[in-house]
Amino acid sequence: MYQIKTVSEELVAHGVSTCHGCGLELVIRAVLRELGERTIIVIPPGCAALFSGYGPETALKIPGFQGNLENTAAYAAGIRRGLKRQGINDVHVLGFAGDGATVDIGLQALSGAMDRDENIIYVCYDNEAYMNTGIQGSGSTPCNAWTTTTPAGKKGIPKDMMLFAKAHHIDYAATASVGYMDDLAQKIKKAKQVSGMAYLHVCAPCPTGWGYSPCDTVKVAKLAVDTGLWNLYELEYGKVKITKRIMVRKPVEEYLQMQKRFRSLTEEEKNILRISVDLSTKELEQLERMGE
Ligand SMILES: Cc1ncc(C[n+]2csc(CCOP(=O)(O)OP(=O)(O)O)c2C)c(N)n1
Ligand code: SF4
Ligand SMILES: [Mg+2]
Repeated sequence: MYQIKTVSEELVAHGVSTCHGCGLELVIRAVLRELGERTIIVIPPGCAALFSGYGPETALKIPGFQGNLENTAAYAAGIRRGLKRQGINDVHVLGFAGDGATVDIGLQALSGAMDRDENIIYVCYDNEAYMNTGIQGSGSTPCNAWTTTTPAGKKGIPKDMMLFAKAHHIDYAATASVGYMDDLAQKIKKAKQVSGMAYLHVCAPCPTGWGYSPCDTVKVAKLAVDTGLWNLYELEYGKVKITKRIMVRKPVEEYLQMQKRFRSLTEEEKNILRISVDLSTKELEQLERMGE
């Protein structure tokens, strides 16, 4: 069962200036709880930089480094190599980056680290836009969602980072969500055991950018999974394993209607979404059955 630690045991201080109901805050707390204090974190610019802090001030009780938007994975790999050189092998090196820093601007560094199978854990907290700079659309923004750079709705389908990870043949990749914290904790535990690179892509709802009430973050995250819009699964040595099977999917409307960013969707666009959820879920189940 998912354990909440006391304030003094937490590796993230309280009173951080994220917005109320920030999903990313739940992710960083959960990840560091599992990894423990023998961890070095690399955080690029973005909302997560609120944790690494300004100048001498930080909200983290572990060593950390704030890099650039382009190269979280490269910095993390460099730290791992520096530790190895000093004979230090009991420290986790964590890259912790947003979707913009991962699926767009830092993609090349991520690809390089995956290709070299660097012994790092990379967590992408996906709030589906460049939130920190004013809700600009990213390669992870859902089709037809409003952002300030997609006022009429984002065109095109988001990048599939699990396929990207699979194409690099890394030992372990998984999706996760703040709606299912036990599942997230299990996946961090597995990522800790991997001798090469581990990649986690975590749904981290953002009340400010998505336009829902801050008290509904976990509800929204759960609905993304329960409607089939966010599948929870792993790729262990490339093989699919679904970790949360949804027997009866909830209607996608339940998810859409909670968020202002989807309010201009037409009936036809909702229909296309329903069909694409059906197809992607079936495809995933088929891959699992085939042992791929
Ligand atoms: C190369 C580069 N382009 C743009 C920026 C400006 N910038 C700083 S934070 C940020 C948003 C990052 O978005 P994301 O990684 O999704 O994190 P979030 O803010 O959503 O937490 C941007 C565009 C930058 N620092 N570097
Ligand atoms: S804008 Fe979104 S991701 Fe950023 S701190 Fe606020 S709620 Fe969190
Ligand atoms: Mg983002």
